Amino acid sequence: MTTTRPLIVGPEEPISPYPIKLKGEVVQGFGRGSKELGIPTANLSEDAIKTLCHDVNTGIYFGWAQINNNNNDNDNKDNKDNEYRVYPMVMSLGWNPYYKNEKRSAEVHIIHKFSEDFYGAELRVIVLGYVRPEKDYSSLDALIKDINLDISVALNSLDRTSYNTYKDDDFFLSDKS
Ligand code: ADP
Ligand code: RBF
Ligand code: MG
Repeated sequence: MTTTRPLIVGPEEPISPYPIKLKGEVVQGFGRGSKELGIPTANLSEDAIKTLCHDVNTGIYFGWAQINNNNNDNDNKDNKDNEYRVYPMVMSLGWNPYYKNEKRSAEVHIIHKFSEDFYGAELRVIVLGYVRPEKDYSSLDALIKDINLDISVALNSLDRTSYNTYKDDDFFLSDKS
């Protein structure tokens, strides 16, 4: 039943409409316990989604992400340590057929283990390619397995020179500012 799919996607270098750059606030999601499943997803605000939805299809994407937590009063050590770091990410844009959502959502899973949450922070994302369309699943287990495969695909696909360079893009804040 399980179909295999390629472990690397997209051309040797990103082509139009990529790179797509977006930023927005990390908001409360649906609270379905993605975190408990080991795949927390930072949900983007409506405004950020609007800038994106006009030109792209729903589905799963990969690229780079950065969290900018200016909220220094909550002394988030992990975020401090990792300030300005850019991480690989997978993003789900769409209707989440498995959950039969009414509203379109954009959720970003950053491929890094953080010790604290970062609700309210600014999230910057550079989308560099498309992995697959959204699917409906017969079980939560099947969904999780597919997401883990998406993560491998993202890491392999980003591990090419012309994708790697976007890590240092001016869109991401640097500590020189
Ligand atoms: P929600 O339904 O509110 O989106 P989740 O279970 O999806 O809840 O958890 C998302 C939250 O977890 C994010 O808003 C963020 O604060 C935190 N988080 C911690 N680690 C990560 C990560 N690696 N990627 C994305 N979000 C993370
Ligand atoms: N939801 C779906 O209904 N179908 C999908 O194909 C799907 N793919 C996803 C791929 C990735 C990389 C991520 C991060 C999420 C995906 N989701 C999908 C959303 C998922 O339902 C949501 O994150 C849940 O909150 C997980 O419990
Ligand atoms: Mg979420």
